[in-house]
Amino acid sequence: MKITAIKVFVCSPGRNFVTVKIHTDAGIYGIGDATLNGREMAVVTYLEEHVAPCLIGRDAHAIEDIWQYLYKGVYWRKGAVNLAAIAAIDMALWDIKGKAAGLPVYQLLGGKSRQGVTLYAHASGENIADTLDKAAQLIDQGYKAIRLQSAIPGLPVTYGVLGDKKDYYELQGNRPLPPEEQWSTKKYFNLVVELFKQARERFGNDIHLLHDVHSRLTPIESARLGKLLEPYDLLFLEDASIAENQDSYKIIRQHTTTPLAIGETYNTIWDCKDLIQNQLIDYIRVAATHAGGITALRRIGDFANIYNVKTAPHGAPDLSPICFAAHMHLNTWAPNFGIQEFVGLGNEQVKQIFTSTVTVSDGMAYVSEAPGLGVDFDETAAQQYPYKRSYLPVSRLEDGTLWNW
Ligand code: KDG
Ligand code: MG
Repeated sequence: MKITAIKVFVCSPGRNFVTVKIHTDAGIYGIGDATLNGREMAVVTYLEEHVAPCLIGRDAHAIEDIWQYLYKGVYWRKGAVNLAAIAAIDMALWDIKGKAAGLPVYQLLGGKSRQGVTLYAHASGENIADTLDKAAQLIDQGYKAIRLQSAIPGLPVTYGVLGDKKDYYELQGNRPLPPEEQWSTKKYFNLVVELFKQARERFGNDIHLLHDVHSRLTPIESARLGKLLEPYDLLFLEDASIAENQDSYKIIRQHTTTPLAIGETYNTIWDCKDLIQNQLIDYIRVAATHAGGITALRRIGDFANIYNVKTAPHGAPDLSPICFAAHMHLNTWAPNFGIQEFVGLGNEQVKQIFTSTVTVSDGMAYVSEAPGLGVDFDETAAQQYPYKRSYLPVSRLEDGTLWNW
């Protein structure tokens, strides 16, 4: 089965998505997600100019060889743009293989390890009471795991909460220049421990609670936070610190038993190898779209399993429903699956463009028996929502120093 054409689409149904479609001479096509938030057009050009021409005429079944060809063959290796492009090709090829076999992708990976996939939802509020009210609504809907984020008093905008308080900020799809936000570790500490104290008082101990620090703390500050949050029994504390220097997580680990999660910006197994091997984390959060697709995530998941590290794939709205479907197949199969982040199945425009067969009920998600990934892409519908340049914010300390967003 030969690859005959590769098309790349970028659309903005509320936010930008990059989608790859691979056609074959068997009349079967597959789709993949290549969205790299704020750098979308770099991946589009990379795919169109440097990847697609090399793949025409190749055997669509040769997923592993094509992965190695695009990774080793590029000489430069690694990198967000490179791996997002490889990821989309890889997902599309798994989609094709599943369709050709008449099987859902999870069956090709080894079959079901569980009936359903546990989700964690987001409660993000203007203050502690607002966050907890939102969490209460999610608990009523059946969610058993909730990520809590709250705006910080005294700071104009906070990660996870939109400035004008109208909506969840990640859904904004039209920011032609990067907005600026402020960060104060002192003000954050004043709020965050109280947030989890009140959450446990209100919801008891049966609900799983999670939190994303979004890399704002130094390792020793993270260690202190982990210690302060121990009484509130988090499922995990995410991105406590940047781990470009993977050894730095030893500092956090030595001081706290709060479970740690990281990985949504990682592109390869090399970015998390030491963290996993030294058991410095409990959950690895790599995304299929940003870390090289299903082939790479399967490998990272298996490696993590040896060290008792569970998978918890990134599930933000800047990953398209194709990536979510890919995660769902991996999550259904992976023996060491932990939990899946979930922010909904998308707005009406997203659902019009991406028709997914994944279903959600009572805080759980289920893959369908549809062959391949079980998600489709409507090119004509996508054309109604053209690309809009849009950036993630940047973050500065109160004195103006650029900080981690
Ligand atoms: O593009 C950046 C977002 O995906 C990120 O800010 C979301 O941290 C995030 C999360 O955990 O969902
Ligand atoms: Mg995160």
